[in-house]
Amino acid sequence: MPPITLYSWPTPNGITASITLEELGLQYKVEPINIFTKTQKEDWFLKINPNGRIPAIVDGDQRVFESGAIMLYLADKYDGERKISYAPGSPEYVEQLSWLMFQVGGVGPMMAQAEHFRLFANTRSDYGIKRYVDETKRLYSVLDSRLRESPYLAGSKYTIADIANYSWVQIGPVALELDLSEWPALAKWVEEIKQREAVKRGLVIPDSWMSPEQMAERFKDFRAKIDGMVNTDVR
Ligand SMILES: N[C@@H](CCC(=O)N[C@@H](CS)C(=O)NCC(=O)O)C(=O)O
Repeated sequence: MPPITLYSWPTPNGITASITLEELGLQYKVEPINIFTKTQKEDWFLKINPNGRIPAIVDGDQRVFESGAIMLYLADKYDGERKISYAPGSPEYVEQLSWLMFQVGGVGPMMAQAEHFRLFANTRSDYGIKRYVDETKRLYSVLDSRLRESPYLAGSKYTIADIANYSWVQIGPVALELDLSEWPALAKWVEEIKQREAVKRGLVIPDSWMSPEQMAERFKDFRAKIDGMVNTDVR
């Protein structure tokens, strides 16, 4: 039995962990956590992630939750060859850390709110949509500026900082109708990362969900439902 178990669902946060595991070529077992049936809130899972969200991993006796912590843990423990990370103590390590935190504190939470208001809310708030979609676009511009001066976020090498940000940015066109050609360096970086075999594998772990085409259709329906509602912002 491999020592690592991944508890996940193929969402932007979930795939940060599976892509990292795939890039490192690690053996691991996958436990699908269906977030639509609230498996993530069950008592047994809260012992693994007290926050009741995916992803999480268990490695032997060690639990790790929060996508950023999982990526750093895996890189520290298993990336001795520095395939997808920089060594602690180097200037590039600090860049990698900075762009990783930029995702976990910025791109992830802001895009999640944008998706909430644009796709899943049970009321229509034009204010909420604009606030979080505009913030997402601003963050994309920050990434685009960085990628105009550097091939990858931390420097000359693809790292966990790229995996973290890619996992969210790639869903922007499908979920929020964002046109990546507005950010040419970001679009080029997305296209390049998409071609990586480990990324292709990591995107569909666990494979229990829907195809990208079905998801695009579903999201279109969700947007149409919100568009059909009356704006309920307080004036
Ligand atoms: N800060 C957490 C966020 C995790 C998160 O929000 N995961 C979502 C899926 S992308 C989830 O589990 N949602 C189900 C829920 O909120 O109950 C991380 O980076 O791991």
